Amino acid sequence: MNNILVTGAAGQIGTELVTALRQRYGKDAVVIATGRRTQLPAYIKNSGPFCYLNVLDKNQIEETAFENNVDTIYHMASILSAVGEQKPQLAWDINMNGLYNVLEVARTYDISVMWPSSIAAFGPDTPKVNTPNDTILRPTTIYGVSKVAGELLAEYYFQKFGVDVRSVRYPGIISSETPPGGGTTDYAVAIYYDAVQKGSYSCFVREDTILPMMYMPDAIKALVDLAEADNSRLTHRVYNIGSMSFSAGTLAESIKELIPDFTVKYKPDFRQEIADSWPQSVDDSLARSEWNWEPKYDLHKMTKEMIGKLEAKFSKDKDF
Ligand code: AKB
Repeated sequence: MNNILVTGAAGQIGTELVTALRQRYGKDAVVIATGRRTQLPAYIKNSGPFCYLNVLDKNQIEETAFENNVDTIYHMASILSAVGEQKPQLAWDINMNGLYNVLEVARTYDISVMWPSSIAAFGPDTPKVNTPNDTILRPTTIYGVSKVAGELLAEYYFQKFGVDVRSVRYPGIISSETPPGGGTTDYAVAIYYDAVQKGSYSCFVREDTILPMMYMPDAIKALVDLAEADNSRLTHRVYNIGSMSFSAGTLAESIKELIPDFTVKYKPDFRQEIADSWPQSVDDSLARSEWNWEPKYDLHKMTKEMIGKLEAKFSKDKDF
């Protein structure tokens, strides 16, 4: 990997991915791209090559890839599940045409592609516990539909044109750097922010809602490990990756261990139905055996780090 392009660099995963990739491969090796209307933190924008890029404009992707001699694209730009249900046409357009454009440029210039799929590719008919890698994919959200179609498109480009495209099905990702934008699993991030800032949280899913989750350092590690994996060991293009599964209530309890006065109210909204359509845990044995996937964090370790980081972040903000 010599020259990497990251789309969606201002997003929840994008911002931390860029920092990790620049540390690993050198700051000049990673070109980052965001849509024109996105605010990118100055420390990221100024830490290496940067450009504005509309993933719906194939020529722009092509020019950026060509000018920077790009050999790998991490295509992170996406509309998530909750916003997708509010704006299904936009979600389809960005998620499908964005991926199609990236794959077309990859085919033309022999570029490898890393692209995140999601547990949203599963649906209410999928086995809920320890969901297998190869199983029923009949999602009920437009985001999930775009992930299934994207997985098939990626597979097609690999089989037909030999494009080296690889993907992980992300669970909900929890992080303290950049808040997520418009997903169903956002409650698992917002709960930490509100615990630290307000001491209380109003949760938009039921207390007994169990979903698979992952802490950001593991999410980044998964993508980088898969990108660097020996292709001859890979039997799939798309892999389940598991880390931890817990209910909203258990998450609240883990926060209460550190902030004893923390209180939570549960007020489910339209996102409950989306959460109920997803698995509670996934079987990631394929990823473990083919590219040595192994997460480092559990709920307790993550909660301790999240609270420490958010307390530091907000006390720094107060100093200014
Ligand atoms: C979402 O909630 O939409 C995402 C996802 C699970 O892909 N975080």
